[in-house]
Order: sequence, then structure tokens, then C-alpha cells
Amino acid sequence: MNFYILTLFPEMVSQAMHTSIIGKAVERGLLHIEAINIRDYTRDKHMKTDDYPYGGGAGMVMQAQPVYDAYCAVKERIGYTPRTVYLTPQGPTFTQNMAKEMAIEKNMVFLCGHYEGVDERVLEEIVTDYVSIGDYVLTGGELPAMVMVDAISRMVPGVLTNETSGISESFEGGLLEYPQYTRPFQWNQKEAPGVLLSGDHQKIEEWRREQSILRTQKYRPDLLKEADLTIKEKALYRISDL
Ligand code: 6GU
Repeated sequence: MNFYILTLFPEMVSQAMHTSIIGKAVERGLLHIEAINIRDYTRDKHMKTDDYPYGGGAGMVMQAQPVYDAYCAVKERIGYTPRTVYLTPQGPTFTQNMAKEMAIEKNMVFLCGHYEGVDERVLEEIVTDYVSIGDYVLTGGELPAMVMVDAISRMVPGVLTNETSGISESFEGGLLEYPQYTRPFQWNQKEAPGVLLSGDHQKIEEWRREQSILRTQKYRPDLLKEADLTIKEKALYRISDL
């Protein structure tokens, strides 16, 4: 899968996206992550990419032309109109389901805004999806773009290996993940749960399932309404269908 990130701060993106599991997947040729410097596409003699907002007000607005030309260069390489995300707190909040759904794309473009935003006319022209990563304000779209690229990449077949599998993890079945333990058996006067050392795989699975439900109930009760629970589990944990 190919990710093209349009940004005024390409170094910020390139660094982070070439380390750890994502970096390994890039090395293995499963992912291509490219930061495209919007400034390379300015036609201004002073390399300017922003200007004062019409109507006045604080801050600067990113101009349409450099963004559009950067986008068109990518589109030309891809050969069709790609799914293009504009990172903005005004969009719907990014979810695991969105990550899964976007992972089937062959190419995706991310536009990172800065300052007070981007000229609305170029957004109307190129953006297919407006996405926020949560209800707080950031200084730019780079971190949100990297959050999305990470979450989407994990869902691309082959990116997660056996050791880093995504089968049993938070949000699978709409539940949080169960707690994990490793050696030593006793640490800081605390023992690991005995069932995990019992060798009884059925019991271990039952215990983990219970822990997942209890954790979700305690920390994210809002998730339970949508979670995949059996009728028995709903009765046992007093989870209503309403
Ligand atoms: Cl996607 N962008 C910015 N600038 N701030 C945000 C955001 C995005 N999501 C939450 N806050």
C-alpha cells in the first residue's frame, strides 16, 4: 500500500514512519510511505505557501495552488483519483473500523494543514474524507496523518507477523484487551494469575474473555453496546440491549 503525505514538514513524517514495525514493513516492500513537500510546488518567488485570510482574523491560510499542484503530481503518478484525507478536528473521529476499511486501498493521500487552515476551494477540489483523531486541537495535521498511517498499515496483510499479530487485541469484537503477564511469577509482592500457568487452554481463554468484558465495563462502558457478546454473557455481566 502506498501513502502520500502532503506536508510543509516532510522531515517530521519521514523520520517516524521508517522505524519499528511500520519501518520493517517498508523495508519488506509491503508499504511505501512518502512525504511530499508542498513548498516544492510553490510558484511564488519567495517560496511562500500561505497568506493572510480574506476578511481578516488571526493567523495565516495555506494557499490553494501549491497544495493543488502537489496533489496533481501524486495523482498523475497513481493514474486515478485517489482517496484523499484532510486531517481536521472538524471531521468524524477516526476509528478501528475506518482503519480496516481504508487498508483495502492501493493508494491514499493525506493532506496536512497548518496555521489557521487551507483555502476551502482546494479542499472542495481534492478531499474525499475529512477525519479527526479526537476532540482536542493540534498545531498541524502531521501527527494525525501518522496516527492514521500507523493504524491503517497494521491492517495491511503481512505487516503484522506472528509475533506482532492483531488477532486478539483491543477493539476486536468491540472489547478491550485482557491484561498480560510475564516472568517472574512474583514481582513486588504480586503474583501472576495462577490460571495462566495452569496449562489449561480452555480455562485460560475463559479467564481472558472475562477480563476483557470486565475491563470494558469498567473503563469503556460506551463500547459494550456494540460489542460481540453472547446472550449468556450479557445476562452474566448485566449488560442491557437498550
Ligand atoms: Cl486531524 N488535525 C488537527 N490539526 N488537530 C486535531 C486533529 C486533526 N484531530 C484532533 N485534533
